[in-house]
Amino acid sequence: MASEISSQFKKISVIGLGYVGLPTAAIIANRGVSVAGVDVNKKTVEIINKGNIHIVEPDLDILVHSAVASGNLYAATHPEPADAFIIAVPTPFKTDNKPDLTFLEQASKALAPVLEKGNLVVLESTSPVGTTQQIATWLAEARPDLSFPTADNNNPDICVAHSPERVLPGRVLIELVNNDRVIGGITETCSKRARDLYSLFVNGTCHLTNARTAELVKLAENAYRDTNIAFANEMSLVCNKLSVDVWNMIELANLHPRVDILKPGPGVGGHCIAVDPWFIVDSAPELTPLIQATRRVNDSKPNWVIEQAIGATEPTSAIACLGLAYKADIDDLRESPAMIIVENLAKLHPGEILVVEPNIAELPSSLKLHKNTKYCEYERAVQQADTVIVLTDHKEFKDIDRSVLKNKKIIDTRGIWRKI
Ligand code: SAJ
Repeated sequence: MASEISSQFKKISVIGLGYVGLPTAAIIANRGVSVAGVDVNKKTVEIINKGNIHIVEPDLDILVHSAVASGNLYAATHPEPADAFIIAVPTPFKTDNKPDLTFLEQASKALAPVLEKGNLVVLESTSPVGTTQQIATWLAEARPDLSFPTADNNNPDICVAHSPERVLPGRVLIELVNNDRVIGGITETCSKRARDLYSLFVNGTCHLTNARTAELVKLAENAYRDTNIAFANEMSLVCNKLSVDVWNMIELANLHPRVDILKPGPGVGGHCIAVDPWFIVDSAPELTPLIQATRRVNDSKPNWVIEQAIGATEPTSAIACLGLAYKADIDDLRESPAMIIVENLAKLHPGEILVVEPNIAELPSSLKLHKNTKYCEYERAVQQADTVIVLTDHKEFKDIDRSVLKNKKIIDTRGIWRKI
């Protein structure tokens, strides 16, 4: 069976070599299958072809290096023929919180010319309900010579399915292999072919459904987590007002067998949880008051942190901001509340803002614009600042000589020093 499946997929193309696409490509290549990675960014392609990586993810460097060295993985800027295509490009939202499918449309149009009868196309990007069908429509428009799946055609030339990525940054290589997968084909044949593809490297169970359900499953997972984090964030404001230690309160509440409150923080970041709930709202605005309130609660948390910092600090004093990434031990700055906090603090606070982020080499360009904002080494920032804000719970920040914090104002949004 395994060899039958690998003979179906002699060459696999992964389109979009980011936080999901690159690890997926490297894992498949390390299973001995030839993988062509595609990315529109020339620099990314060059870095990967040298066996290096352009993102931070535990152990990914070793995996990519070995995949490229074995000859099973190479990268290019344009798609070429393959047996299966996995699309893992970003699906951001626009300023009005509406989904932006531009990258998906570009990827579909770029791969359409190289499609051949018998190919499988799988969408992994988190997408609004109906997007997998939209991809099939774009492909069909570009390739009228091929048949695509419809309610009346369960044996099309090209199979199209959705299998949302569900991996947690920081644990991507483990979760890509071990998590269960939800696979929704436009037709049953499409689902089964996609299951064959994932059986090349997934140890978890593949659950088959239709494309629309698979799309909503993924969105619901992230909206559910967003809602639970919003509850924790709201409680952190209540606790502050009532002079209660939120961390201690949560610890004690969680001793109840049916209570599991998540952790408050500076806000919710990342490309997923801060974005995906809007895709549900966009499809059903009148039916989603809870999801919309959740987004407002989490999006307003950075402002609260800024108010605390401004209130605690003399205008001429320095503020140290520890962490820019949206969560611990990664370099991902997308939708990071820490970025919003630093940027707005830089506008409102005349003194120095000393930014510490061990996972990047320099300040991102938007922060460089602020003359009072400096990239700084951890110990020096903490020493020089009067106020220290913990924005990301990176491992580097957890150990600290506690005497250094004496007489400093501390705003520990992650609770890493609460027992000091
Ligand atoms: N956060 C809190 N408190 C918590 C947990 C998280 O404030 O108790 C914050 C984090 O600091 C971060 C944000 O929420 O800013 C999101 O972090 P996360 O670790 O909850 O999730 P992501 O965005 O890194 O990954 C999520 C995961 N989804 C779920 O757990 C339901 C992952 O499995 C998905 O694959 C990923 O989104 C995605 O790509 O959609």
